Amino acid sequence: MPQHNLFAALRAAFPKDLDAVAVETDNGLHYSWRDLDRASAMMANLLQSLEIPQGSRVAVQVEKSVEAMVLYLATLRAGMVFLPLNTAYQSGEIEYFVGNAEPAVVVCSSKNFGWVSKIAFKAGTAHVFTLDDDRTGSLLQRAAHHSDQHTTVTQQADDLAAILYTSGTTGRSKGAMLTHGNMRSNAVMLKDYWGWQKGDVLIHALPIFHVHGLFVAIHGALINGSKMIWLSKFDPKLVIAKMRQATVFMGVPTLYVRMLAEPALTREAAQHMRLFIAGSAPLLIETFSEWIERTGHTILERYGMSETVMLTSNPYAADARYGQQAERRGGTVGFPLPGVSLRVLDDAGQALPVGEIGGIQVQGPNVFKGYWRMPEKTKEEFTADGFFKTGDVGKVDARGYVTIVGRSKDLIISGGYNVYPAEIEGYINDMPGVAESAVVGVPHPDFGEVGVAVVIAKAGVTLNADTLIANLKAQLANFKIPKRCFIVNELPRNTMSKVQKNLLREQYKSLFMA
Ligand code: MCA
Ligand code: AMP
Repeated sequence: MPQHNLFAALRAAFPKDLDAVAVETDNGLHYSWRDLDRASAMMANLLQSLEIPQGSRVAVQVEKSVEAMVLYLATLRAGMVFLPLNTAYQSGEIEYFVGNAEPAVVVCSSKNFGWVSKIAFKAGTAHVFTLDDDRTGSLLQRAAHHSDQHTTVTQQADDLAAILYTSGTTGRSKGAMLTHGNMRSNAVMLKDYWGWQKGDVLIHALPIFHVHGLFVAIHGALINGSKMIWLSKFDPKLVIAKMRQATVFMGVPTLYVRMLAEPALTREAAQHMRLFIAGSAPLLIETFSEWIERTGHTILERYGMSETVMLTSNPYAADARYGQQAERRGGTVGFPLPGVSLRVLDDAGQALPVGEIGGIQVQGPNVFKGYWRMPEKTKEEFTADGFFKTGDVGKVDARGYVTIVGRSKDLIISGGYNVYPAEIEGYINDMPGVAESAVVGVPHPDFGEVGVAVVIAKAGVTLNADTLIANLKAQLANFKIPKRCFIVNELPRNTMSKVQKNLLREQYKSLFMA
């Protein structure tokens, strides 16, 4: 039976010299390729010793560490489904994900073990391990007793490899099911498309609980047998210092904005680098242009989703195979990647002429299988002829470049994280004395876009904005908390009495901008 397990493809790309350094951490640790292979084999053997069925979910909410990445690789090779969770999620959020995904295994940090284990056991999870970023925790203790030899479980292309929670168009998170085939096809194609070459070194400064850091960055390096310089957390000065020993960097726009604020970012500092990639949120043309001036490098912007991994990309270089120009155009997300079909339709579902703005729909081997246990919702998101509705609004120009101009889904992308207004509004509306609320995204110099809450009190009630915010902070991940909260007497409504969020965005658009 053919082997489509993504781990098999990654392992095949390991260099011959397994004692070469695969990962070098910012606190001076060196992991060889052999270490990655042995450690993931031991963890895979531990997972399989639990006698849980293949396809079992392994939910992970731990601080970024090489061991956390090894756990991801172990989950793949054991034929189980990796479910990464943002470390900022609090108990209410975790309760939802664990209830929805029903993981057989949960791995959390030791500081959260008390409340996470309670939620997990209540949801029927039989195994809860701890893993900390100082190489301690019960997961490693238990794995140490297992063999470092493991045969990667055979998987079909259509078998699940990961579930990523995202909400796309509505408030409650849905589990995007990504298969081995989705991720392997994307990783193999991007290796070629982004010109990965022998000797490349990636600076990894992103969190590993989202697609960008966990799949695009890690798969990019591993499938090229490339060393990673591994930063536990983004630090602009440290990334700039590491550029001298690296060739590739991937980041959300906020990371580029913060590095531009550092005088240490010079042409000389960046001269060893080959490629800077940006995505997950719009890269402002100002950032794009300033980066060229300061470093001489033209950022390559690309567009992806949790549901589709990478969809489009600006070109790495002129390449007849893809019939593309070599120009990386600021403000665009480049061309549909090889294998990806992309179209722009009007609200009636009719194809639009070149240059016209409409809804972006996509099809390809990278497009996910659907939302976990939500067949109805999945059906709504696909057209009859099998295109996925991204919820993004954009256009394709005469040269084939795709530009994203907005979103039809009610979504704020803040520093690369998705914030769903519907979710925040739900929490605010449940608070005593609140009649109604609206959360809208407004421009922000650092995060690109942040949430602002506008709240109406019930008749006769006086609300305090700081109290509302404190109440939210006790329940929601910190990055979701609106950066400002206004108590008002009325919200602008259209003739169908729907809140006109566009007018609120207009009203508050200069709140954070000089
Ligand atoms: C931190 N804070 C934020 C954010 N991050 N507020 C809004 N948006 C954010 N993204 C707030 C915290 O709540 C806290 O506020 C204060 O900033 C400091 O927190 P800290 O964690 O220290 O912040 P940071 O280290 O400065 O983090 C900023 C960051 C981080 C480095 C930009 O947000 C980040 O790593 N973003 C990358 C997200 C990512 O990987 N996106 C890829 C998604 P307080 O003290 O008040 O609590 S995948 C995707 O979108 C698709 C598939 C694709 O195309 O890639
Ligand atoms: P996520 O829900 O985390 O998968 O984020 C996917 C969303 O991020 C897409 O639907 C887009 O709205 C947005 N996105 C990703 N890359 C870009 C980009 N380069 N420019 C603008 N928006 C982007």
